[in-house]
Amino acid sequence: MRTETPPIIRLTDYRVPDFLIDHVDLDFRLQPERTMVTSRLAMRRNPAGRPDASLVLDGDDLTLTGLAVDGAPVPAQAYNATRDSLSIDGLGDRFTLTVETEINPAANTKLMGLYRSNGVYCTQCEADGFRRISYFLDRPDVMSTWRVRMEAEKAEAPLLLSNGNPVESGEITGTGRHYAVWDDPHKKPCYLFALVAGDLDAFTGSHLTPSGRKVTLNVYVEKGKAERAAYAMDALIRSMRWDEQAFGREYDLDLFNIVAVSDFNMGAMENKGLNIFNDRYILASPETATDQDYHNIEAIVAHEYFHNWTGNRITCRDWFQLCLKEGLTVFRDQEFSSDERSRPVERIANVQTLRAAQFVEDAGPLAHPVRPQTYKEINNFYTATVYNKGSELIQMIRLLIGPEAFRAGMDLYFERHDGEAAVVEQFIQCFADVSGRDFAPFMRWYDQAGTPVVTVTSNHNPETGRYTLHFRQETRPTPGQPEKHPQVIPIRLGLIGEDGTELAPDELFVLEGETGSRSFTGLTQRPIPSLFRGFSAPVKVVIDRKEGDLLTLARHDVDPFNRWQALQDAATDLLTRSVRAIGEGKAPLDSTRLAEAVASLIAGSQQDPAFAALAIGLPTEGDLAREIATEIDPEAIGLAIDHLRRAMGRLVREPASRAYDTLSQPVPFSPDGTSAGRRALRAQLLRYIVAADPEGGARVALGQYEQANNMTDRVAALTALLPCEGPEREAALAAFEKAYGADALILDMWFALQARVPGSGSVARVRALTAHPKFTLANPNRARSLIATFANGNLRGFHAADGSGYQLVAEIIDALDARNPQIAARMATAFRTWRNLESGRREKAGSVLRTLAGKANLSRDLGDILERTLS
Ligand code: B3K
Ligand code: ZN
Repeated sequence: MRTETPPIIRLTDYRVPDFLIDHVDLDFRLQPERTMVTSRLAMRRNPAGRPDASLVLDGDDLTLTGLAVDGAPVPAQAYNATRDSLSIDGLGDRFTLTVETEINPAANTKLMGLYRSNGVYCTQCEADGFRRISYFLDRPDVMSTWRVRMEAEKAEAPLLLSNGNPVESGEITGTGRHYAVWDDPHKKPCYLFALVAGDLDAFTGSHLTPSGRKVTLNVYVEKGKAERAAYAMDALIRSMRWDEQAFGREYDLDLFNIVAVSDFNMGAMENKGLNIFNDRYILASPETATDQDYHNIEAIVAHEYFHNWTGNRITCRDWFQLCLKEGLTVFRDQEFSSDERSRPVERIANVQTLRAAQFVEDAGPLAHPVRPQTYKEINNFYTATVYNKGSELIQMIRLLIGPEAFRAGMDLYFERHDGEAAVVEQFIQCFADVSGRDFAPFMRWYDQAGTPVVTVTSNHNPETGRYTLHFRQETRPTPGQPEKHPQVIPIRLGLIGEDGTELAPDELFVLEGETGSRSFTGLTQRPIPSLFRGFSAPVKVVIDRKEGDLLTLARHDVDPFNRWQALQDAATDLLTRSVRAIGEGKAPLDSTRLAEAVASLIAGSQQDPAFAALAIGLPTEGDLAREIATEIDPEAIGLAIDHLRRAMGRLVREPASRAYDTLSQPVPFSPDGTSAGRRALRAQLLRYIVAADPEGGARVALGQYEQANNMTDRVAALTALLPCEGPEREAALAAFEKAYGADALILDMWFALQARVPGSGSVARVRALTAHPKFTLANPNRARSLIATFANGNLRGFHAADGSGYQLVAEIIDALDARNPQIAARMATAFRTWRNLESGRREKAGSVLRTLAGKANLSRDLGDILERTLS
């Protein structure tokens, strides 16, 4: 284990800052290996702070080269500088502090602070990267106005950008260098600071806000790739318009810049007026990006733009409040996508993600509340719980008080807290004030981890016509929270008759205590309950149901989400019983009735292809593992799914082929949701066709690959080929690499496809690919495309019975940790379910984890994840 244990930061220890920084003046002399940073801070004591406190500034790996107070050098005995902090005594009430540091962007492999990506200087400061640039009060409740001057070699970096507005620029005569000055009038914490310097091309646009502000928009990308930024620009303009209409929020500067870089730790960053993106979430063309890429670009461009109000203008008081900006902004981007595309399809996809990522997190050793109470490394808390469950909480608030009151509450929040660093309580208070509802019990959703399980039973008396639904909720203990209390659970429900008629209209029932019930009268026909419509609460539902009832709901429920859910439940039930049967050496179960339902869906699929694509999709290996929850045998799960897909493929073959052929008429590519839905449906059909007849199906898939006029159809063809062992698959993968391997983002897709190849050879395949000349740990996208895809998306491979998958992933994590701890820590979360595996794999995973945790010089990021995973 590591020698020094990092301190635990607690929400209850929050103290207002002792000093404030009213204004920041930064000066950068940019050089790849030696960048000089001068920071002039207009500071004063916080009247609410401790009156005689010394000033303690945060640093991380810094070298101090100069220090002055009000222009006079600080005597050595009055300050103490280490690489990680700078403390100064004897300061007055108001002063200007000048701090000089020297940093090395070229050597910054953590990609936090100021670094170089493909020759471009760029920054990433959230959560605590600014302290790698200069000593500072690196906390979100210290908000200042900023002026930034930077100079660089003109030939290398003709473009110089920072937050806010450009105010001055010029040459530094005789040096080949030039400079620019930027001014940001909006107060912001240092995590929103950004700087970019490089040689990039721009795709330019503009937007006129309702109040008449003309905003210039730029998306900067690598040279020669400007046309691939057109869709991002389109998404940005649509986002701006949507926020004006849906939330009454306008942009507040005359310039909005987006820069895409190739080395980036996450998706993107909402720096004020200068969003920086992973180029995977900007660059798109029909030839180079899939529909999923287009969707991600639209959602992430919107998400970062929406942060301008929910995150930047109103920020977080401390990092425990992260969901205040992230959960809310995810909610906003999901709403945007729902309005731009199909609402039910978006809802289903979001719930799939929530269950795959957040439910799993909530059920394991890394479970934490949406608002955590403690942390050791904040960067490990940018999680599905904070983001996606955080968004679900907002969705429940809207459901509880209705859309009008919700909008009024948001308006009040913007009015009350604009320009502030807020806490969750202040946000919730706005909804309490506009609705009169007591939100005190609801706050438990923020503070209690774990997914509630709602068990539903019912009785029906056909003579009296009385029907009662009984609900009981329970949340299992999670780390540090042995005792759980009931949550406020909004349940949207309705009743359907066996003949498909609607017996009771849609309503909202709120379960407030541990148990609750809802009675109906006048029901002589046996009702089938449709519960948690639209996934009205982030809970698991336990209810005993017959396949026939599920198939009735799948056909007749008025709620599209529940129509989808009913089929998934029927398939999941069949599969879990098959897994059990396989474990007992018996044959998997018969799937004829399910196949009939799917066949009729396929036959009618032309009406709403995007929905049909989701509805006919089988649960994933991960879905089943989550459902089975303990003593998981990934091999049996894989076998059961393979069997079901094959059996169903044979049963639905005819309608599937017919629908596939209809969808194969060549049409010009358009990235909109409806067109994407047709491609998604065709992809699902192809998988059934291949499962039914691997040889003939492989020919169909190869045909699709060759005739495709877009990347989505091409990747879908390869995906369908992945289960087909044999020369066709290898030839197609090789052809893909040859045709597109020169493009980094497409090569990432190639690595990710290979990482998903099922079967016993998959560990060896992935290991061999780590030696591919273009595989590198220096680029997060590349490392993720092969290793994270393998660990999270190839259940049988990662969990190979001999432990070789664990071994391989652990080796990579170890190597990554020395270079980029954030990425290493994120990758290690793939092990979070290890205790739920059957004993053989559990032992192997445990031993690999313990060995990794025992290494010297583990980063705080990885150490924290491993410690919690093993505890
Ligand atoms: N706020 C950033 C995430 C920062 C992650 C720091 N480890 C992107 C986003 O959520 O919009
Ligand atoms: Zn965000």
